[in-house]
Amino acid sequence: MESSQLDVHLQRMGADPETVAFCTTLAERGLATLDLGEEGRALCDQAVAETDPYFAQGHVGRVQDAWLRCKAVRRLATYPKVTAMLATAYGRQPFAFQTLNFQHGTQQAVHSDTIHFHSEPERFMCGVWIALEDIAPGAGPLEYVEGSHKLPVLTMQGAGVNRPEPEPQDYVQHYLPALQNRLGASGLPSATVLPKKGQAVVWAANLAHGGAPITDPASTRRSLVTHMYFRDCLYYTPMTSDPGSGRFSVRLPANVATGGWCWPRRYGRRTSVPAAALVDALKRRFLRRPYVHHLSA
Ligand SMILES: O=C(O)CCC(=O)C(=O)O
Repeated sequence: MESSQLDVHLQRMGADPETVAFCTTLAERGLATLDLGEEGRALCDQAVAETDPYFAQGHVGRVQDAWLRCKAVRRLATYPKVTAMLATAYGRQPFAFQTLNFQHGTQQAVHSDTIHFHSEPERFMCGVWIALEDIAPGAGPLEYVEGSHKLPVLTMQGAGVNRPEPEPQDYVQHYLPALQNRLGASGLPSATVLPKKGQAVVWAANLAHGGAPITDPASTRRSLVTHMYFRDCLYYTPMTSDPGSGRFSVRLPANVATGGWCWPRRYGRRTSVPAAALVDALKRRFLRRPYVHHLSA
């Protein structure tokens, strides 16, 4: 997707003008928007109706993996137009492995998903952010740093964390400031996106993005984020890995389309996964329980 061969690839695939525009924008800016049409908008309304009961519990920040119970969330996460575009853009078959539903802006610090989920070969991951309602400027819209996906991937080790098993607090103390320094030095411009209901915003794995401040406290910002991987890769959690020395916390990601999982592969062969990852995947598959993250008081 980010290769200089993109034009040739798109021509060879016989891509239509919408696909060419989507793939080119994603490659150049690191973020591109797609309209999911009337069917998509109807699914957005259904997804809100299905997930509102989770938020009604009060003080809920996000609902992780609502797709396990909510049909419309699952259908949006596996929306054929999105998967077809991504398959063309990346030249590999994408699969959704995680969903996050939000009712309000997240005000999340700017980060790249390559610190949370990554792959080998690198960058075969992306985020798909679907507006479940029209997004207003005061609602804490999605913000991003245009072109930052082209910067080198920042790892924990690159952020100066030298312990073999980085701790979660290293993210706040080292990773986030190091990324800010790098982005500041790059001079790349920040922007926000204000999608309408039923528009999907796709970001490349290494694009720096976060949630802008909420300036209208009464606003909602209903959205669905789907994290996608691509077939035939090794999937790992970078925060607890050291890719430079070949040490990976290997993941066994869910496959939202099948309800099962997608086994990691390296050099064309299945790799082993840690027992804990297999146990988690089995629990997810058989208990089918979304995870509700409560906001701290
Ligand atoms: O929705 C947002 O404000 C940010 C979401 C995000 O950063 C993510 O899911 O990776």
